[in-house]
Amino acid sequence: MDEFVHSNTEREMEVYGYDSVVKSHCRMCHGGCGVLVYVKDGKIAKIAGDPDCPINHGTLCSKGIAASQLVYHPDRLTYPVRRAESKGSGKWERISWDEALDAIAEKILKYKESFGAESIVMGYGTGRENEAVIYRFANLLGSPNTLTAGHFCYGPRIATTIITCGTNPIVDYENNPKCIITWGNNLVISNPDCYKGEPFSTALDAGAKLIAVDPRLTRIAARADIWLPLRPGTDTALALGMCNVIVQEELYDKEFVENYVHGWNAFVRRVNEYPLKKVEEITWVPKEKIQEAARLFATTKPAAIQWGVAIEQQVNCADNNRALLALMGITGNIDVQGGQMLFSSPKIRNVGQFGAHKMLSKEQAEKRLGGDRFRLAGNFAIINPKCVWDAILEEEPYPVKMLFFISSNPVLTRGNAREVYRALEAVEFMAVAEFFMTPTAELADIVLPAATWLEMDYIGDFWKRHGYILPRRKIVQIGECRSDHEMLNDLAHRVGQGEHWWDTFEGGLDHILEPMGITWKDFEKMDYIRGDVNYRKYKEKGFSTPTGKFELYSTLLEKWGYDPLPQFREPPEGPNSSPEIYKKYPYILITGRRQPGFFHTENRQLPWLRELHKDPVVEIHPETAEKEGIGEGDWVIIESPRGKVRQRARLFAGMDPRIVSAEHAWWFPENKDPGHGWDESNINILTSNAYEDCDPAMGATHVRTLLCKISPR
Ligand SMILES: Nc1nc2c(c(=O)[nH]1)N[C@H]1C(S)=C(S)[C@@H](COP(=O)(O)OP(=O)(O)OC[C@H]3O[C@@H](n4cnc5c(=O)[nH]c(N)nc54)[C@H](O)[C@@H]3O)O[C@H]1N2
Ligand SMILES: Nc1nc2c(c(=O)[nH]1)N[C@H]1C(S)=C(S)[C@@H](COP(=O)(O)OP(=O)(O)OC[C@H]3O[C@@H](n4cnc5c(=O)[nH]c(N)nc54)[C@H](O)[C@@H]3O)O[C@H]1N2
Ligand code: SF4
Ligand SMILES: [Mo]
Repeated sequence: MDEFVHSNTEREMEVYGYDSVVKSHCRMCHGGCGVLVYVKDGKIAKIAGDPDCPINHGTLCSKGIAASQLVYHPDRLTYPVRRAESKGSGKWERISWDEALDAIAEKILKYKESFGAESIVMGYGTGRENEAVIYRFANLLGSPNTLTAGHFCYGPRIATTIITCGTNPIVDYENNPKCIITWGNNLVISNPDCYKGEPFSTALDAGAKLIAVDPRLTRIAARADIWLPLRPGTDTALALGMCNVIVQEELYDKEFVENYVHGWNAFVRRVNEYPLKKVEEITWVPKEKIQEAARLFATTKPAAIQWGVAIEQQVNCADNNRALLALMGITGNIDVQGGQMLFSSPKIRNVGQFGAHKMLSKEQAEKRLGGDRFRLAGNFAIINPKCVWDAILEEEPYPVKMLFFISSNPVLTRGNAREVYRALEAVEFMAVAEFFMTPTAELADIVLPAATWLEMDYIGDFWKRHGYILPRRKIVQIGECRSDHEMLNDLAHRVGQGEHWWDTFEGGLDHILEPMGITWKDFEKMDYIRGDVNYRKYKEKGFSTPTGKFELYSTLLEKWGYDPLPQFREPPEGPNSSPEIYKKYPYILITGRRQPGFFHTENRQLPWLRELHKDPVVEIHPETAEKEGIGEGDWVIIESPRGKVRQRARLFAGMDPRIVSAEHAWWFPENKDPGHGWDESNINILTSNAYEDCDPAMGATHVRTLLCKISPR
């Protein structure tokens, strides 16, 4: 196979006349896939999968293949710009990098002096492999406020797994789990975090049993042995119901429970509060099916749960995760081959160490926005976005004067978008680092041109928990674009942090690798490095938690004033919790199902990808569509108590007729007004960000479980 592939690469070079081929590491999503980048006349001519990469084994998705259309897109910002007229006017003037960074540094120093470093909020969105530098910059500045998507994405997985068992358990696909549950996750499309759909599909081909927990009949659900189409937002009840079966029928791993678990008796009392009849009423899933799934999962070894973001964007965010961890733990699947592994990273400086969290003083950390209210999040340096908007608009509990967004488009991606927009309009100074003039960038004072993954050297997958790191290599330079790492390295020197940074960011890469005794120059010649793989490490070392055990009963949640055991809460808006609203808004709206070619708000400019999916699409059950007078392809008004937008109907029978499923993150780069149509189809105009509707520990916004009505346009 390898020989065939390699001779193929040589043949391609010869036939198409490519000048060279460079191995690198894609990051059109959370990244991970090894690529071969073919170069001709100094330009990227083609991107293909690297068959030798252990993450993707030569496969690529449409985004990876289309990456050269991002690099060379004519609308890309290729030099820094400063606002020339009023905010949002769309009028910009070109400035130099020195002018831009000097101006940003001047504002940072001024606000720090007058209002404290906490008045400056750094921001990013999903993981784009710049989080370590952004946190480093903020922590050294003394600002406890870095705004991420961490309140409702991935941050909850990190926080809840660390407090329960010390780190995030990763499915060991390489060693063929015999049973897999996909829970609110559609990884064959989303390829999120540490996971690519390819090894999952390979494990299924090898005969793994599959249980899918998803309100929609996805491709995965269609392939499953058991599909549990639950009412959105009722995951904790379903998981505790499954635990109930496993406890009652004594299907749990007795040796693990006796020796390595904290809080068993209290946990049993809690799951006894979730008999299947009650769980069926809550979840809409027949109790026989719940029983069947629990038995299959508990009796097939090794088994693993592939979990996703849907369970985190709910009021039950932390408890959903904790209930699923309980399922992994009591069935004895933690840290076993083919189960749920606690992988070790190579011995490098990790994101937490590089991020310099220890350099933030206790006094400043205590000022973290929302830290008192959302205490699980606060302890993991994560803040809830509304806290930032309130600090701008109301100056509560203190004023925020400056925002610096590096890879985020919050106008589209955070709950209650109209409030986000107001806050971004109102903030005194905003800098943005971007590829394009997005609706968010259009509200900035200065916009910096960012480099894509093909324009930088970096240590790919550095933040992940699967134990691999892989070199990403700079292949081209576009205009004056610079990587986020380099721009922050330069800015740091201008605000008095110079001693903690380097002449160029290559010094930062060396710093990350230093504990391994290698430099970037050594690493860039390698294919990858993997940490040591050892199973059942807890037998010798216990778990890295306060009790040294797997904490079904969380001593830290208890200390922070929360229920130490998972419990189900009704979604804040729903048939049971708000019957009055339900009368006017009779459908449960879920938002954000991933589309193959887009990454949140990205890629709508790329012809190959937009061609596959031109318009925002709302899925409606055919019976519901008929009742509402809506036909296939019609534009539909979707309305919640907070506002309305339009998307195009696709009739979809693979879900309960009471559910409507809309896409998120839509804007229209082809619309040349400065707003780029941000409020036409932006589903976050409908979502709520009220504090009382968020997960009480994590501050997660419930963008998956709201009510709506629909009508033809
Ligand atoms: N209703 C609803 N809302 C959601 C979700 C949902 O399911 N439903 N999902 C949520 C989730 S899980 C997440 S993680 C968030 C994501 O939220 P965001 O991360 O804010 O997502 P994007 O809108 O893609 O913002 C990324 C922007 O950064 C730019 N960019 C990309 N890479 C780089 C880079 O390397 N450097 C720089 N400087 N810029 C870069 C892109 O051009 C893009 O404009 O959205 C959330 N919003
Ligand atoms: N192509 C592409 N890939 C992406 C992204 C992207 O925008 N585009 N975004 C990236 C990011 S930041 C993230 S976080 C991941 C997310 O990746 P996934 O976790 O796979 O997210 P989704 O596709 O949004 O949702 C997964 C499934 O959850 C189901 N679901 C909805 N509500 C509920 C519920 O209440 N309970 C349960 N059990 N299921 C529910 C949906 O029907 C959907 O099929 O994807 C990443 N990968
Ligand atoms: S799954 Fe992600 S890393 Fe892999 S090719 Fe697609 S965009 Fe690139
Ligand atoms: Mo995410």
